[in-house]
Amino acid sequence: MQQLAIDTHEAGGGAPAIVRLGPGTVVLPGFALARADALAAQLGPVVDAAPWRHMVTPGGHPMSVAMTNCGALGWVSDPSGYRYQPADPLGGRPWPPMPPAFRELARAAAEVAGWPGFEPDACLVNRYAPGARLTLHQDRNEADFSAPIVSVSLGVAATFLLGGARRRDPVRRVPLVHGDVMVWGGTDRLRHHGVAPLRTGWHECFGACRINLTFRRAA
Ligand code: MD3
Ligand code: FE
Repeated sequence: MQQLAIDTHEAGGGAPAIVRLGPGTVVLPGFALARADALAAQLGPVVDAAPWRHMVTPGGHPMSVAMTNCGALGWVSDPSGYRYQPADPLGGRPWPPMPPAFRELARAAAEVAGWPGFEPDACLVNRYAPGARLTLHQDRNEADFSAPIVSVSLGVAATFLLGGARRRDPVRRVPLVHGDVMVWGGTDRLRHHGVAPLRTGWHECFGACRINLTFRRAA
């Protein structure tokens, strides 16, 4: 496993602007750093309107990652399956709107990565407490796989697991730190991926947690 680890931050002389992990997968190290405080401030009202919750998998297990959504559509899981829907199942109201700073950052990151004109209609927000993880999976509940997905890492660092088209393909371990943005699409859109259990850590703004904003074109 060691030879498969790639550290996108180890380059001397400052981190590169773009690290390519696959034909359609890039990391933009620190791309969100200058706007991290604005993102954190705009996350507050989102969580006030649509609180963190541990969704239940179709298999009946509560997920270790706490989630919420903003935007026209939100990703939900419950015993009947995974899907996107316009209303928060907790209370039945629409998801809170996607804050402008979220939308603009996602659009700018997609453009730098080669997908100009990205207009996300869903932002899934994941909160990892120590030990929380995301097992290897594919994101395939979106209607149109031609749009990229943009993910923003905030808070405690995590190890992202990047697999291949098949579940049994080798998995690369990619460290993601506060401010990193990942963009993927095209032939990499259906790669398996996950997040290793979050290690104990501390971030001045997010405490012991890691927050991940995942922007998608769901409809
Ligand atoms: C797919 N979230 O919410 S970012 C998810 O860090 C999810 O919270 C993770 O997977 C998180 O569904 C990972 C999403 C991501 C990043 C890179 C990928 C998915 C990817 C590269 C290829 C395929
Ligand atoms: Fe995913």
